[in-house]
Amino acid sequence: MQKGVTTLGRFLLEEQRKYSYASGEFTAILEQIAFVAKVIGRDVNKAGLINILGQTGSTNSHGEEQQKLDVYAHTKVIQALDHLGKVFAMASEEEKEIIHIPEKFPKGKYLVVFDPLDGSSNIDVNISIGTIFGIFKKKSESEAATIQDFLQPGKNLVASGYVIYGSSTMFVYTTGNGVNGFTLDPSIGEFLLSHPAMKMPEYGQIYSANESNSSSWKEEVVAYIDCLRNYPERKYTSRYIGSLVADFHRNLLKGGVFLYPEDKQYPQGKLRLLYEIIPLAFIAEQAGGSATDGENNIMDLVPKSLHERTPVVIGSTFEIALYQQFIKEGIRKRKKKFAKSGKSTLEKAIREPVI
Ligand code: P6P
Repeated sequence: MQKGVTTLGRFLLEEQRKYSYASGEFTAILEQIAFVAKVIGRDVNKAGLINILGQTGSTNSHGEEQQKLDVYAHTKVIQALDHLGKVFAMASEEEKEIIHIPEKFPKGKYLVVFDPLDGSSNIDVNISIGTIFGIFKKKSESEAATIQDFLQPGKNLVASGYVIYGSSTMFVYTTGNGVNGFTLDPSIGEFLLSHPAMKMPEYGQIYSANESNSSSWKEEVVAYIDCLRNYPERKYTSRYIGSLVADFHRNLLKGGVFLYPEDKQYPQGKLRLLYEIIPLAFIAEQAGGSATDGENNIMDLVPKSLHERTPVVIGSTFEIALYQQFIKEGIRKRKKKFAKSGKSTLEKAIREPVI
């Protein structure tokens, strides 16, 4: 379909027609998420002019300061979906418990998990932020959703995506048939197809990590970053915005790797498995990349709680495979291997990838 003139609505309809099994129910959900993205984007873009900057003075269920825009976006997403009759229940970073559909509205068969405004600490300094969402089918036959409904692996996702509020507002999603990106044309208020069939390059030249945490990373992770910095074939550069959606989106387009491994402050990793990493892992895989927690494929992980944190390494296949090699091989084994082969220095041993 043609770039620049295909609206998201038309694209969703034509995608739905391709798959006879597509009920169109989650198409309605995707359309509503795109609608609320326009509302959030409108207010993010003028946040400096209306009183929704700064903190609410309250904290969310994780004890994190809630930004006014966080709570605003959270409320808007719920209002956009709760009356549709397509959603069974929701889970949000901003709400400790499951969000049930009010009695007055019909329930549907889909579960929506979302981070309404990721990277919110960047709002006041005008750095790109984003909304992340995932859609599952409900599992239980019970009248009311339970936590068990939400504790599903990424491979069960029927759709996932994100909105990035940056130099332009983009809606990027997958339903398991590739990844497509739409850019908002504010003059007509429509998301238009701008990035059809997005593919993550097999390798990149960018690594994204908060290196101020490196003193408490495993030595294999330090060695991995050092290897990328000194990679013989190409020079990697560091790009880290501190806004997951923005860092992920850049690496999706240009290739490379984003990592937030476990560290002293976050021994389980900082980022949320259910509504941040699993939806992005689905996008990464559908675009030809992959995502791991260091040991396992993210798409195989079953969350143990709504707000479980996870270490994450997500991006191009080469950089992920290299990471897994460092973790699997371990530095000790690598030292031994190079010691036997008489390599000159340990530095070379650590840096020289065996891939
Ligand atoms: P740090 C933003 O607060 C966020 O949740 C992600 O968007 C981002 O990738 C990460 O945390 C940044 O964390 O510890 O580097 O500031």
